[in-house]
Amino acid sequence: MLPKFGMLSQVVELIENKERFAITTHVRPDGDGIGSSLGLRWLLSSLGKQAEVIVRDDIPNSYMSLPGADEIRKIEEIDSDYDAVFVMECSDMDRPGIKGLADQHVVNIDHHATCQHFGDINWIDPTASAVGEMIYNLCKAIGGRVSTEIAECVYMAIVTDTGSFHFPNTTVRTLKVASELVKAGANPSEISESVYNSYSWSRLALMQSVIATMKRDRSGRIAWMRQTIEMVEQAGAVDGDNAGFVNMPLTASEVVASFYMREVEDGAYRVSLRSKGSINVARVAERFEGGGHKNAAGCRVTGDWDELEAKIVEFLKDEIESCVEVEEQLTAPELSLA
Ligand SMILES: [Mn+2]
Repeated sequence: MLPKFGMLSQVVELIENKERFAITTHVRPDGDGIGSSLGLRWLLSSLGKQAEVIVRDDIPNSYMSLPGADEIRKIEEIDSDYDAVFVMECSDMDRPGIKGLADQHVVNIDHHATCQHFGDINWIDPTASAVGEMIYNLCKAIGGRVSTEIAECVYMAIVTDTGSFHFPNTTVRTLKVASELVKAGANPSEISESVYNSYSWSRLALMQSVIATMKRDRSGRIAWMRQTIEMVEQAGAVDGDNAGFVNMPLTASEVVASFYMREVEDGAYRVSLRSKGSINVARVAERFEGGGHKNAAGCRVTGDWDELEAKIVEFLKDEIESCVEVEEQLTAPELSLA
């Protein structure tokens, strides 16, 4: 039986036997999507292969400093002949938002265990902190040299996906890889500076009005914020300016779940949910036909804003209470021993 994960050898074989490659990632690309795509591009070109990165959306400013970022081609439909297309960090074939992808020889590379096996080759490694870490492993497996360009791109992928090495996905191996990347020429302070101190003023202006809407429930454990269309217009904000806003309430120690409602049109909202520890917000999103992971989920809702907010708070309360019950059951034997 084929192993479910770890089809690295198939990827190596494909690269060795083919010449023309494209690399893509999801819409609204993040540091891991861009960093791992560009890292792979540099690896492929160092092996004498033709490779280009193609994406549907604009590249956020923070990643434009990466080597090769200015050569990324923005497209909506496959318009060239490739031997294979690498799809980085995508849960399914629709995530890149590029037409014609399904007709290509697709190599699916991801580190989420929930990823669908939509590719002709699927290399899924849930033990990797970022797809970037997988690209480092690929580089080693194929006998490539970790150039400064590869190091910078892959370091960016890892630093953003681990939240600067403070998320639980940071492992001994992550730090070991990071140190190898620094040895190969990645500059940690410069890369962090370009991610965290390069926001646009419009992002701060939007943040200012969004934070003003922040509320919490009586328990203080659930917090939420709103974003209206008017706020976006007044701030002159663009797509991506609100990235990570949903996490802000969670920086308060007592807050264990947060959500962020963005008005997309009159009476219709996108909801992002986040939580700490064992609290499963995906279950709440599913109640509105959305989905996601335990600590990060989303859904789309329509109706009266105040009523919807109250409903989501109720569902989150149920979820938190059921988690507390489970925790009490789990810790009960220990307590009885004491
Ligand atoms: Mn990732």
